[in-house]
Amino acid sequence: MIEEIRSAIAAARGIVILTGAGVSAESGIPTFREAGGLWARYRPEELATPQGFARDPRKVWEWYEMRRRAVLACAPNPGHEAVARFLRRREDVTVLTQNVDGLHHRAVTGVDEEGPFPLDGSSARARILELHGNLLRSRCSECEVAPAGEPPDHPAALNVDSLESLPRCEACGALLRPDVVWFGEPLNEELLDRAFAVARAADLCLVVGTSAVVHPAAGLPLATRETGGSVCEVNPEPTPLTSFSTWSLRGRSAALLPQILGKTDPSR
Ligand code: BV8
Ligand code: ZN
Repeated sequence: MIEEIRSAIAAARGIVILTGAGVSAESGIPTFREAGGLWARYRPEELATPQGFARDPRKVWEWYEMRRRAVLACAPNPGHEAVARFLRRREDVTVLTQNVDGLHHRAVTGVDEEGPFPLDGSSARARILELHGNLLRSRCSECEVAPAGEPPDHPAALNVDSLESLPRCEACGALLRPDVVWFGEPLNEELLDRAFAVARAADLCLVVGTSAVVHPAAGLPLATRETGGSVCEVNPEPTPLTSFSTWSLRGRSAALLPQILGKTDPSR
């Protein structure tokens, strides 16, 4: 099956790669829905919703600050690196990630140049769409202004011990919040339109490491199918997308992505 998928990748014009928490699992970041995953220990409606934040902003910030430190202590894994190299090799590839850990960006910055025509990192980074935002960034909970000068990928450690110590907006004084999309909140419209446009135009959608239960992201592979494209799933488990997939590879992304995305011959 691997060779079939590699041929389909070589023949495809326009590829989207939809990724979920499973891609970051092998970097040590717990997934959401598996036993012992993030949601097992916390209730999403308590923490990943505007109501949860309004009810107890300190508790929500405690959870996100813990996740920020965990993400910053992690490194991209071979699955992220295979995607990063592929992005840098082909301009017709777009990553649509549900992950908020920023590891795809870090992998693009981290991989070495690959001949013969390596694309520069900025073009590759511009083709990573973070559909649910990035937990390393903050924004104002009222006026949406991002804090001035906050380094996008190395936020300073926050003191989350009391309501008074939580970060506030310099422009309006309201609480800052993590720059992620919570349940019940709409995704950025322009980003979502762009994601569905590239998914519709793609010949192939790779769906990697997602349980495909969160919408509207889970609808993206169907957009590729509906316009005549193929879907290839990479996941140790079946998902609601398995029956729509042309290929469904059972296995871990860190092992399988280098095999299906790796360079074929030196000229490519
Ligand atoms: C919206 C940011 C409307 C926060 C996240 C009923 C039906 C359909 C939809 C809904 C419904 N009820 C409510 C909704 C809408 C809701 C939704 O989809 N709910 C689901 C749970 C039913 N969606 C929303 O609320 C969205 N907004 O609809 O707005 C609207 C419109 C206008 C005006 C107002 C409102 C917003 C959704 C975004 C939520 N934010 N994250 C944060 O992270 O803190 S979602 C969160 O879940 C993460 O982003 C995560 O990525 C995402 C999806 O989870 P997965 O990535 O798939 O992770 P999971 O653990 O589930 O699965 C891991 C998979 O990896 C598994 O399959 C496993 O087998 C596999 N795996 C494990 N190890 C590996 C592996 N694979 C490969 N290799 C490995 N080694
Ligand atoms: Zn503000």
